[in-house]
Amino acid sequence: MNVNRYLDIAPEVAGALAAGKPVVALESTIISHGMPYPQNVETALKVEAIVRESGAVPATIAVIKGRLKAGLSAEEIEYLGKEGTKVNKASRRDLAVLIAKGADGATTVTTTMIIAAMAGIRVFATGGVGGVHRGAETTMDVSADLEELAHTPVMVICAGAKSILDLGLTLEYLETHGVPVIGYGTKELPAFYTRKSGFQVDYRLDTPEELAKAFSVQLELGFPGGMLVTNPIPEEYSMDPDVINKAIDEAVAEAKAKGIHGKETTPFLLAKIKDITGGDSLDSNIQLVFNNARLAAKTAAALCAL
Ligand code: PSU
Ligand code: MN
Repeated sequence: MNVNRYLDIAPEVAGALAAGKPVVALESTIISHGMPYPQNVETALKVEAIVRESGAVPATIAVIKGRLKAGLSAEEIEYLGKEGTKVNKASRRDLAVLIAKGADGATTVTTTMIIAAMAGIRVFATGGVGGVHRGAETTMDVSADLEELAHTPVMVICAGAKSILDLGLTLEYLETHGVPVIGYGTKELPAFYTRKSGFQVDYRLDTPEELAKAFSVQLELGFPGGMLVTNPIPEEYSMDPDVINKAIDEAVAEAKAKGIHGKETTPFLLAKIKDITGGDSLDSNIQLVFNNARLAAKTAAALCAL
């Protein structure tokens, strides 16, 4: 059931979609550019297992040899993890060229949403989304993820946004573009490593069923965009705000001093923060992805039950 000649839907994913069973999309930039090897591969495989245990079929998304893939084999995940940053970080503007060249691409939130929507997958779990960067008033660095949320009908479940971004401006941008920002069990935007940011989200919803209902209404209204669900990191894995914010400030200052820009900025900051915190940030990062995968599977199941 290929809806696009460049798209390969893995048989298990295609079977689940055809039977009206829940499927959760997962991204691959987090594998190739977001975490070091081998934790990236271990995490990606564990996230798939968690999606299964929670009642849905995982579809990790990537571009492999010029094919858009919805659903990867364990070997393909291992390959993307080992190649790491040698794999192109693929945003919307990269897709056509990568396909034409027969190249590989690690999909960001943007391209994972695009390919999920093509395949008919409605729920996507990740760690953090891109946003408006600090200093964007001069650099104009606004992640394409925000545009995609405005245009593509996929629910993205994340742990909020890291303060490598300007959280206030990110929320303003999403408001302008009509993207609902939901707090799962909270009215406060979680800040990825920590449960609090000092910023308020639009709505608080408390169950997977409530999330599913809201998103299904949005789909029925025919609105083109997605929905951003922000799920706070579990208390036991959240970091000390002073420690993490100091690490982030240091990383942002170093990126600026080194003139890092464009698609390199986010991976540079993530790697730096991990180094500065001696790996603690990576442990938190892994746990919050697991937590989001669980919620996404339950929400996808609730959506199928409507
Ligand atoms: N934020 C994270 N971890 C990540 C990313 C963002 O905390 O792995 C990745 C995601 O794939 C996201 C992308 O879509 O970085 C955004 O990149 P940019 O800021 O260049 O748009
Ligand atoms: Mn950018």
